[in-house]
Amino acid sequence: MSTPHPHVDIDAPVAEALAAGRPVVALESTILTHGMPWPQNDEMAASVEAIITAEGCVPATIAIVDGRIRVGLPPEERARLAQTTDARKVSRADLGYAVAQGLTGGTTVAATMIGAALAGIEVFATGGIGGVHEGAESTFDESADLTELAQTPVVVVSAGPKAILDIPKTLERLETLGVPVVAYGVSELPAFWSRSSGLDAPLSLDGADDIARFHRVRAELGLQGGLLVANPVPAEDEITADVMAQHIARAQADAVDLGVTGKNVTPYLLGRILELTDGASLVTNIALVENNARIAARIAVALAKG
Ligand code: PSU
Ligand code: MN
Repeated sequence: MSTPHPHVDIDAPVAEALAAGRPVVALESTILTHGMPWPQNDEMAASVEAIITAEGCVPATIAIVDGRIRVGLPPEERARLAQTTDARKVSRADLGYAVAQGLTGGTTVAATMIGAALAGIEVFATGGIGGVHEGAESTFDESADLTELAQTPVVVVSAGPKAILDIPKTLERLETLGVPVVAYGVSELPAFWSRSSGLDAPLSLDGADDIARFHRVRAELGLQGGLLVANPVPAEDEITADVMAQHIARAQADAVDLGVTGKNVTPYLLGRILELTDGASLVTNIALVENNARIAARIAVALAKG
């Protein structure tokens, strides 16, 4: 274990890879603590780490354990976190509090980007980022993932904004914040469980080398922040947008009826959609994270080649 920063512990395989300039891919942990049920959450994490390893990279799951920012979690610790029922959901606003109070929590996309940047990791694979929620014009509910992408220099590989969000508003906000959104191998922006959002992606690239070069050029130009890659779920695993639309509408109505607000919104909607689809949304969610891990690893390899 190496400690490059007073609050950060880097697991030995990750530290060795970083010191040698070998590729590392960061992974988030809110998806474990709040995004998927046990035991599928930890099975997903194991399979995603195996995919990253098979591509020649070292996986680094990031989480907060007893107030330490951990970069790379050994399997036993990862499994323990995945079973914890009282872990917090830690985003930028909660990170310092969780460290100061010695708490344990899953890191969101935003907090995982911060941990990755502290450790010197440039590529991160997730499922879907948070964004502008439906009804944000009255609730102001916009994920801190968006402002993090604007300031922290990490390539985030997702399957697009989660379809539970207001995707057009999310794209507008990302543009305002100067965050490039790059569809991978397609021209349409994917929408998490579905390949189709009905919206053109702002940018499109076909290969990991092109994404790596784009990231390098942005840094050379002094442009702050990250880059969002939107990688469509494989066709054989998708749930089409028309099928998802009815479940999403129902889940959103239920959230309003129950008065779910703030950071509980995303976990509630994901859990309710899992019930409404009889578990099919979880199968798709796992497939898309695996698919994103593979592309993230290839981008990390391309960046390590220089
Ligand atoms: N993607 C998933 N499942 C998840 C999330 C993303 O497939 O659980 C999590 C991520 O950690 C993301 C968070 O950062 O949901 C967004 O929450 P909020 O909208 O409260 O910022
Ligand atoms: Mn929110």
